[in-house]
Amino acid sequence: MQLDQVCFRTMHLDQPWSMESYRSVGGYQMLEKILREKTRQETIIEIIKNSALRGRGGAGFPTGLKWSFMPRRMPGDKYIVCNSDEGEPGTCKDRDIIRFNPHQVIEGMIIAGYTIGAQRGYNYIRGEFFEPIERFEQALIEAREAGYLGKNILNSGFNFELFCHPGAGAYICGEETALLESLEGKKGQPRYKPPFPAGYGLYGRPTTVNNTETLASVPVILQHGADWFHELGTPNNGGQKIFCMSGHVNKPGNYEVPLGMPFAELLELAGGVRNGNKLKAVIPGGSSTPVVPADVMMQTAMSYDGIGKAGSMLGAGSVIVMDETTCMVKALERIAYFYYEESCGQCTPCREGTGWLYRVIKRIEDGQGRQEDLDRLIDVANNINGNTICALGDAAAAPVISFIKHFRDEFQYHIDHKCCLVSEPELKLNY
Ligand code: L3W
Ligand code: SF4
Repeated sequence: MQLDQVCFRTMHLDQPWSMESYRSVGGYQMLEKILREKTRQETIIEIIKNSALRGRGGAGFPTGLKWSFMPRRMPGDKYIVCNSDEGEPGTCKDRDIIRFNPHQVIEGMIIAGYTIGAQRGYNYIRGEFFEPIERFEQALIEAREAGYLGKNILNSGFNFELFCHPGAGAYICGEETALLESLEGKKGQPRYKPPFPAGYGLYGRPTTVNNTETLASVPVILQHGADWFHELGTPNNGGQKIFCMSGHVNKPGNYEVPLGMPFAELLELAGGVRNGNKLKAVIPGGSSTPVVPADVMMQTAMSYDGIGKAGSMLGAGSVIVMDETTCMVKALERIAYFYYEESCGQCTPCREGTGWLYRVIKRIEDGQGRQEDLDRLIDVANNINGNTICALGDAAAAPVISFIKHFRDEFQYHIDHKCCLVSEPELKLNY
């Protein structure tokens, strides 16, 4: 099986981020061909649809369909925005795509811009990603010098400008409409949807927001064909996907593998569970996605549909591995604190609910839990779910519901015995 065929395809080269390396794998050939042949926009959308490329930022929305939502005949400004505000706990792939293959993101964005009728693009890169931002800025200079950006690109009549925008330092700015607010210079707070960005986006104009990995996949799909890409994965789950393996594995890191690979194989690629310990549970798609117990996970295929069947979501492909030494109460407390900290405070169920969740989990962890606390947590989580402006509310609720569903005994033990079943069964907590 060949790995690294899509976003990491320059990885084996010296200075994989350079224009020279990118060209040596066929980089910018597709852009040149499209502009030379004046390929119809509908043709490109059809290829992307047939490739079964699904959004790599977390929702898995079909990319070709999203592009087709852009109003074709409306005159005036339209935008393509790349979401590189990677902040989901467990996720570290977009950072590495930009660090090691920035030109592929640029080519993907120009092609996307051409296809949806945008003449301007922004890559919103997480502000703390200093090295990736520098690499992207440098690649932009090279692309401009090579004539791929600016007015009348390669004498085609197509104008396109592309900018790098360092993010504002909040997780919520990765939510697409908060990102657009932040790009406009305002406080990053999600907007109500609908209208979706395709109708009302940046500065109120039609906008497509795609994840970094999604846009970087586009030139490869056009180069090798929709069928080639689709067949790398499984039906309805086209391509390879980068999985960010973290937690209790021997070789944590980013692995670009075919969608549909059994989790057991992916775990082996990452060197297996540390110290030969037993696997306890896995969060398969980043902290927003429900936890899956080891026995189910070991039978699961790493695809949108496969992980869906296991009761969770592929999300951004951020696989957090937990071995038998993990205290699930402590793990959930850490996750709950993150959402409590990162809630933008705009809607009551999320602003108040994330605080309730965190405080109740913390008191269980501290050995001060009350008998009614587990039902209270489920009740608060259910009251957040589906009642907020953006998905952060649901993201805070999902781990609570799934951790208690699968590991209720462990939470109950903390409440009954005021100590941890796993790490320190004989030690009272915080006394
Ligand atoms: C036009 C319609 N457009 C949907 C578009 C919509 C968006 C995309 C998906 O959240 C998830 C979240 C996190 N007309 C449309 C339409 N669209 N219907 O399709 O929309 P949606 O609302 O399902 O998802 P979202 O708001 O983009 C993303 C989860 O991902 N997540 C987060 C990961 C975070 C990172 C990171 O830090 N890099 O990846 C992980 O699971 O919880 O559920 O573009 O406009 N009728
Ligand atoms: Fe803000 Fe939370 Fe409401 Fe999203 S769900 S808009 S993060 S308060």
